[in-house]
Amino acid sequence: MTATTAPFTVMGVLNVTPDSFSDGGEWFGHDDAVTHGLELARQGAAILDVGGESTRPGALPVPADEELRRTVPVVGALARSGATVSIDTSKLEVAEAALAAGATYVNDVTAFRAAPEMAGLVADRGATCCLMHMRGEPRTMQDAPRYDDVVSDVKAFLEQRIEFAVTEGVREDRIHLDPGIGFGKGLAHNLELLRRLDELTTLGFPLLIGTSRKSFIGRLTGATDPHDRVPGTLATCVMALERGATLFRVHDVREAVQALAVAAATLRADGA
Ligand code: HH2
Repeated sequence: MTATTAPFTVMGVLNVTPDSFSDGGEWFGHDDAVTHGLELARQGAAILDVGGESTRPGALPVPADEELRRTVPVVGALARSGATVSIDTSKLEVAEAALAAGATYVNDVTAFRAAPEMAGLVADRGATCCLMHMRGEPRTMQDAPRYDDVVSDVKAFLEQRIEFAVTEGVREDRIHLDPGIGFGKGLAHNLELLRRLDELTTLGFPLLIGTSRKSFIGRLTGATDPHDRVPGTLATCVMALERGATLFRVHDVREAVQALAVAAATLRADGA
């Protein structure tokens, strides 16, 4: 079996921001962002996730006009090149403009809580969406997060958000789910979600996982520079694949594609 038929999809992260936690400022200029996006696609990213506002803990909000200015031209250029483009936003006007510019996927880390009208927009445009779990909001989400049982709490939240999206007209086959690694979770919560990820597969939707270069990997390994967290990222991707995830949001596409291809072949009975 070739990589194109492997049971996983890699989503390449393209942050057009000055302050993202791991690649802030690296792809802030339009041309650099487009070139990097095309390179990620070449490395095997089937979806390019373009974001113009950092969601790192403590990040300050970006006004809509600035987020539009950062993202929409990049979305347009990548979509025109034939790439499948996702817009990583919580703002209705940004999602609307990105969809008009050629995006076909909306990745809203608030799962339509910040702008409930976004669900109707996604439904109307026939876009695919990712519903992610986050406790609180980015500014405050890491203030002593507590759960009764993190997996059950995340599952119940996702069930509610699926119900909302479907009620607003989003087709079930256009919904992906994400436990929101690092969003309002402590180290033990992140690890438990990864270890018990298979329990979320019973919801019946494709699972997306976003562990790439995140700080819990640094806490476990001492890798203070996010660029040094690639091996840890790959470990989490392989574990998540084995537990049923099929979509992987990563900065390091080439490395993730190789790790996942080997893991996927190993998991298949024929191994070929
Ligand atoms: N993580 C980040 C941003 N968007 N979307 C989904 N669905 N899942 C995630 O885990 C996720 C996400 C944070 O990572 P990054 O984009 O690299 O950083 P920043 O938010 O600082 O731009």
